[in-house]
Amino acid sequence: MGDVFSGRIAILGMGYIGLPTAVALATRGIEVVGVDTDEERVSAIARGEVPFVEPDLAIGVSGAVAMGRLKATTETPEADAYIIAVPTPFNGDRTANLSYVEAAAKQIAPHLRHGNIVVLESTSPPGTTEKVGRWISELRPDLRMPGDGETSADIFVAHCPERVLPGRIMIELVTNDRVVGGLTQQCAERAASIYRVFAKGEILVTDAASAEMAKLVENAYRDVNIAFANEISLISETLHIDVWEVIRLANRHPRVNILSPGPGVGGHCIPVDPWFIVAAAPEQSPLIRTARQVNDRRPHHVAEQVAEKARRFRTPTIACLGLTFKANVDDIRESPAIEVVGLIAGALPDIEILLSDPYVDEVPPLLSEYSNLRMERAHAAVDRADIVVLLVEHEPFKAIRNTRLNGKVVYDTRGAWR
Ligand code: SAJ
Repeated sequence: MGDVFSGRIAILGMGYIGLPTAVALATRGIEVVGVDTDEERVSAIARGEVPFVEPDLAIGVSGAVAMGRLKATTETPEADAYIIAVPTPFNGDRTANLSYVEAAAKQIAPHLRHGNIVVLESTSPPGTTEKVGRWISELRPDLRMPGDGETSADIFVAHCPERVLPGRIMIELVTNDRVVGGLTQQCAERAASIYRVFAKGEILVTDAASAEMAKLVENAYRDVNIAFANEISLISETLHIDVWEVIRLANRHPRVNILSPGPGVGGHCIPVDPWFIVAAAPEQSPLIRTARQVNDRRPHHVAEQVAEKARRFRTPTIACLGLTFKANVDDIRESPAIEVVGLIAGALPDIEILLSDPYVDEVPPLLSEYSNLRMERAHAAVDRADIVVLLVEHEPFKAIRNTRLNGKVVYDTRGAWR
């Protein structure tokens, strides 16, 4: 067991990763300052409120704020360690957009003092942690940077990719193993001391590029495996075989674990991160690229299937259940369900489409151009519909009784009603 950090930590980015990490540290006695450019978000956190739904997070935030351990601000403060947890979306050409990371590094730079630690948690292409070091060094030529000759550096820079699963963040933050890759061994060791504060999993110390790549590979692995399931689904449909039965049986083999087909792969990580690998080594990544294409094609396939079912009726009513990117979360970013609804609404403009999601109150802005969409409670939507499409297997939807679905055309894209 190595050193355990004590001191003050500033976390830049109070999103799905930054805020839970702030709570994990603050509730274990660390003084944490959460920094975000969004003033509304900052004032919500300062009041002890959570700007998004994540189990057990709300109680953690209100407790940490009440104890005086967690503060929120729009200004980067002085601290002993800085964690960067800002988004890394992709550009139009599917390369990583590092502007938020760069802005964070440049905000931190003026405050750095001898002995400070800077950790990049944002998912990033290989080489980004080094860039963070360079951006800092450009603004602070007075600091001795890690790897600059034999003498000990003034600051320590490392990458510790987040790995938590939305919906289980507060649990996985503590239980998952962490990979900490430093610009030097000493950087990794110093950064590891932060995670020892709350992580019960193992802390695996490595170099920065390996840590960056390991994170991307984890998500690409999942994407490729979901693509495999989606391809098996397509094949089974063509051959008139029940894909769920095939997967259930195949998964009884001791070394087979096929994931679930669905309407596509959403969220802010898995549809994005594999492209960082493809961009870094395009010639060497045909499988990863194809998996992305297979998964990106899913919403179109599901929408085409719905349109085909709709042709059996004159003017059917369609109920689409679920809008978020996956079950039991309120996150609609990169949601394949929303893409499916948009495609159906565009293809069938004269047909009424009822939408229902326990986590979404209004028709999402991405769908505002369609006038044939209306939010409805799940039971009412199902009762009025001729065609029921299950897009997200939220618990309340799973509980819908078979008798309620009797006599309707049911398209269960998640295999939840089997
Ligand atoms: N999905 C399927 N079939 C499955 C599993 C998932 O269609 O069998 C779909 C989901 O519905 C969703 C998408 O894939 O649309 C992604 O969901 P997910 O639950 O697989 O993953 P995320 O995006 O919530 O979180 C992932 C996790 N990565 C891995 O499991 C390797 C998480 O640990 C990462 O921290 C997170 O990405 C991230 O932030 O990178």
